[in-house]
Amino acid sequence: MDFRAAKLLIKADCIKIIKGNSVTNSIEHTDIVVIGAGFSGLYAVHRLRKDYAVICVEAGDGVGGTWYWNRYPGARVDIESVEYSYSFDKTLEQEWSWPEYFSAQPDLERYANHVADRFDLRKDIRLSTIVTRMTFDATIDRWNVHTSDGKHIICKYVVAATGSLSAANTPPWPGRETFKGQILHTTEWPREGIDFSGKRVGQIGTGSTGIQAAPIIAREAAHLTIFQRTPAFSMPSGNRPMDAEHEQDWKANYPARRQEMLSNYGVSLMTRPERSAHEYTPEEQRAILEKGWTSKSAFQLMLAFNDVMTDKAANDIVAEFAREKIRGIVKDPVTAELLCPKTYPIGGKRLCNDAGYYEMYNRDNVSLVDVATAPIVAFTEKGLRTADAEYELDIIITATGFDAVTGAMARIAIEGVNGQTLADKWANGPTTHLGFMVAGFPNLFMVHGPMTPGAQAQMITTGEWQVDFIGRIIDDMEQGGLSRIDATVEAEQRWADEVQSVSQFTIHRFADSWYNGKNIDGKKGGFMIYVGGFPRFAELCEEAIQANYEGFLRS
Ligand code: NA7
Repeated sequence: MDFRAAKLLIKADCIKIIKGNSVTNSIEHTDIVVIGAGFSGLYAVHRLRKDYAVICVEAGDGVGGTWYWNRYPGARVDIESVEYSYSFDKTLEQEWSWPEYFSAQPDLERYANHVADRFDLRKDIRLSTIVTRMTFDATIDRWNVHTSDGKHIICKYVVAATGSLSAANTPPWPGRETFKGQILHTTEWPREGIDFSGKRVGQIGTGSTGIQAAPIIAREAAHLTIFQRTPAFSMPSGNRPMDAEHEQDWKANYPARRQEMLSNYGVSLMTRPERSAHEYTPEEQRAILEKGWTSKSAFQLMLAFNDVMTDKAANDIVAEFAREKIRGIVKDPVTAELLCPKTYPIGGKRLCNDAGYYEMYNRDNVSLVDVATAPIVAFTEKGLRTADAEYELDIIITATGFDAVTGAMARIAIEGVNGQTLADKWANGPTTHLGFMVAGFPNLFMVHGPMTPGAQAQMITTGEWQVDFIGRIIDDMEQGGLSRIDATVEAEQRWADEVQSVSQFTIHRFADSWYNGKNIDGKKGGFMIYVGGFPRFAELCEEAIQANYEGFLRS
């Protein structure tokens, strides 16, 4: 059979969505490939499987995504678990109990496994398998998906639930292979854990991850050296055992609370401020800020006044309060000053939550090294070399974050129409329509893609919303007998303008972070998160669909 005849055969085979998996000539056929079995991927399997055949491909040997990979000591969510949980099944909502207010990684992984079992999702999930390459065949409107186990799957749609914080940012310094000790990245932590006792440990990175891990490692290690490039703002997490009354209150009111979450930032627990910082006397400001600091609600400090994220002067008041707290906790004034962020506004990077991070610097076995002035240049046989010294270490931990938002997609060789690759298309920064689709890559949808609210909203609930939205698009396609949906380049440009323009109203523009790719040397692109708020995002998505799929081409 010649190539053309084979293609026509496949086309005849696939002309209708097949609603069932099949295999021809060792090629598998399915309706939808879901990439990733994190929280969004798991829900995508559940939601889409009702009407379509689905194969989910997951790199890890277990489900849970972020909460599968990030098993470093102290890993914990910074949103209350009563909120940071699925809403799609009312019985699940009532049955599940979280042991703490802010769940630790093992509980979140346990929850993901429970959901996979309870809804029998595993039968459609292929673990320890990586999507290596995808090409779109425009003659039959199908994706060819190639996986690390040598399999070739042909499907109509791909839903990429690849996670916005899943591709590790690995420091590029030379000499890695010469180091006699152990190097670990926090996002690829061994399941069996690490024994730090008697060890000289070096930790690079003081973002959310580094700040959670360090106090626990310091309690076990002989010595912990923290290599800090930029200090972070952090406030006490307020984690505590779950209060039965609090849990019951949530369980009694879930439908209304979930609704409230979607009309907010995916969270409902915070008290929204009504007044500007400038409407208060310094004493009143101080009292409000003290209340925020001790609120036991992760980000309440950022909601002290209604202009913390939009007015630099208001932001400075909060930032100075946080610096005073650091100076009050850390006894050595030189260390305290190094820990005080001064180069960006509070909230410009995501505010960290900690359990004893600043207090940890009062221990004798912890030291802080400033690698902003003398950067790390190499791994050596004995440890790490900076521009002005060598540090002898037994274990090096890189808590250096992620090639965020675009990294996971850019690492798959994805070829759309006319041979264009996604890596080329995004070489100067990501482009999307509403964060879901990329022009020239038809029938490919992303959950929490570039230019969605991402981590600026609560990711499980808003992830469910996005999966439902994608499900609706697919349903409309199938009910209309359609074969292909693509975004237009003009719509991408309009969305880019919207994303950039709203980011100009917030203080995020004054910070280099993973939100704008500036945490990675040489990474191009503007602000990659939509900070106009989840309600507006959802409204604009809805409007596009209601306006006869404005910005999309369907055939
Ligand atoms: P982050 O927040 O990106 O933090 C990474 C940290 O690693 C940060 O302190 C970086 O300093 C530091 N880093 C990165 N590269 C280097 C090099 N080359 N030299 C020295 N230090 C470096 O990642 P996290 O994993 O902590 O948190 C990510 C998100 O997860 C968080 O926002 C929450 O949403 C949950 P920098 O600040 O870039 O100077």
